[in-house]
Amino acid sequence: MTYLEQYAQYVGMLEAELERLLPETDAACPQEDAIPQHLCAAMRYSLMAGGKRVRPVLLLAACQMLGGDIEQAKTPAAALEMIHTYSLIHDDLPGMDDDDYRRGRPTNHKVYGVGHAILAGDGLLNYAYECLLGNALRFPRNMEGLVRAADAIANRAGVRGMIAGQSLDLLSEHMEPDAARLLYIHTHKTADLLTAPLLAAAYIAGADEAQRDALCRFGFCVGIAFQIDDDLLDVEGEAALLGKQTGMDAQRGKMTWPALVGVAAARERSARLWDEAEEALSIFGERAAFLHGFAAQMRTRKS
Ligand code: GRG
Repeated sequence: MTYLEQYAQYVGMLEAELERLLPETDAACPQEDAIPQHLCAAMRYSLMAGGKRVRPVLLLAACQMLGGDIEQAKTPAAALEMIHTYSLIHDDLPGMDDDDYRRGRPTNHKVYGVGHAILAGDGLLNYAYECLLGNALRFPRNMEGLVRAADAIANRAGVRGMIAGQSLDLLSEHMEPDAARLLYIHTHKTADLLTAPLLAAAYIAGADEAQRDALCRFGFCVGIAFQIDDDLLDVEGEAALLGKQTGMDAQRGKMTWPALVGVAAARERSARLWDEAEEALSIFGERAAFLHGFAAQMRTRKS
């Protein structure tokens, strides 16, 4: 199977799991234990709008590479995509970045209104944890591994992780770029949600400490490179390919890597990090072929 076929297979697994966990609610037949139809539609609008599905793909691929049970990994992969999608919905709100387009469509609040966009994000976040806990109960023989995986996801998505990064990102608008502050923002806003799937996979599969550390190093380098590339795409990318407007960082006075060191140095830094990410995989040998393919593919991404 080629890398792209394998990627598509993981995305297929994820999307089937999302459909299983969050099916459309039938308005004609509301039930006491069902999610209200309008809320469910708002959650599904952003969740089922495509996107690269990078985080769940990393979780499924790392779990398989480590010889873990992929059945146990499907719900954590879906939960992580729910958390990522909630963060995008909230990031697009008027009180934050106030964006009109995401994943090639009008943003959630443009379609459902601000109130329901907030609720759709809250709903996805809360439901993700409901799914993670339910999954740990569903596989009692690996309860500890699954709870540790859920803990790793909660921790990296939380107030010392992605939310902390987002807070500093907002507070740093229109400030003079500063390398230490920028690294903190990138580490937490972006890299934490890329190490989360790798660490979660390591816990599900019962990997040892050296394997966990190598995966964390890979995730960190991928995360920082991914964010630098995102900043570069905002300067040089094509809105049609990205599915969102470009040039917004400069307009909002965001602290970014190109603003700190210039476009050419940012490009160089990203290339070095992609190389470092691949070096971190050496302990896995040929088993890491998919993750090498991932790095090779992502470093040239246009969307
Ligand atoms: C609101 C708590 C809270 C956090 C928001 C995700 C985020 C943090 C902000 C969005 C803006 C941004 C550039 C974040 C950095 C992470 C990032 C590059 C997100 C976009 O992820 P992709 O490219 O998106 O994987 P798709 O749509 O492909 O899933």
